[in-house]
Amino acid sequence: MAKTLLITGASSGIGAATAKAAAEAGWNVALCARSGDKLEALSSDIGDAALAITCDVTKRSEIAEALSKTAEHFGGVDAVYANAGTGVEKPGIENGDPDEWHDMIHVNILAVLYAAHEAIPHLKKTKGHFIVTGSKAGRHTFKGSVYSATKWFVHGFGENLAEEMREWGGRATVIAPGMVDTAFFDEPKPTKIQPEDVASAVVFALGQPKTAAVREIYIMPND
Ligand code: NJP
Repeated sequence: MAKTLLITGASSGIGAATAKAAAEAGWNVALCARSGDKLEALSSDIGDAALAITCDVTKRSEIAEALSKTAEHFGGVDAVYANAGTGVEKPGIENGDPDEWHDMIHVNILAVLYAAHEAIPHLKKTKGHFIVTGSKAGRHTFKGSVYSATKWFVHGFGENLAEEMREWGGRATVIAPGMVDTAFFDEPKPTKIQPEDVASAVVFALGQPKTAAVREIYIMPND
């Protein structure tokens, strides 16, 4: 029977590319984001292996419901990819906007915690896998970047979660890309990773035997 992956931030960029790649690799995919129309379009492209679920990840009850719907529809949840993330318009700490930080921290930190907390009961049943999108910015210093600090959290959290999940045979992976060619950064850059490159890293991590836990994948542009 096909395994099932729930993806947050599946309406565009890395999440949408991962949905396609995982479905091609034989996974069922539950697609979560706020833009229901985009999810429906992607779901009909993929076919019966996809389920679109409109969900705001900052609302704990919505991510819990998305997991339950996924388990009911496909018969279980084998993996969750907490990929939804956001940035801020105003850079820097001195000149940054605390309201923007609040919203970003809600998506990049609290919603990742909610997703893991709500996913664990499902993943325990399948000895499953939790994957989260970190960043190059979560491994290196970026002057004054609060976004980067949220991704430092994700990397620390991912390691701690991996140790907790290991106790019952589960695994956790942090995907750490450099600049990716999505709507996230609209400024032109000479080199960017393609969202499909990140998707293939996720599928690689998911495909490893249970005896191996890929804890982190760090991807940089190379053209
Ligand atoms: O960007 P984008 P990426 N509830 O803007 C969703 C990280 N990253 O694919 O709700 C639910 O195409 C939003 O959906 P919608 C980055 O930090 C990127 O590049 O419909 N979903 C959309 O599907 C992030 O963690 C780069 O608006 C919510 C998705 O998030 C991840 O990659 C480099 C939501 C964003 O897709 C995916 O970003 C790097 C909410 N409240 C890390 N808020 C890069 N692009 O260069 C947002 O190192 N979403």
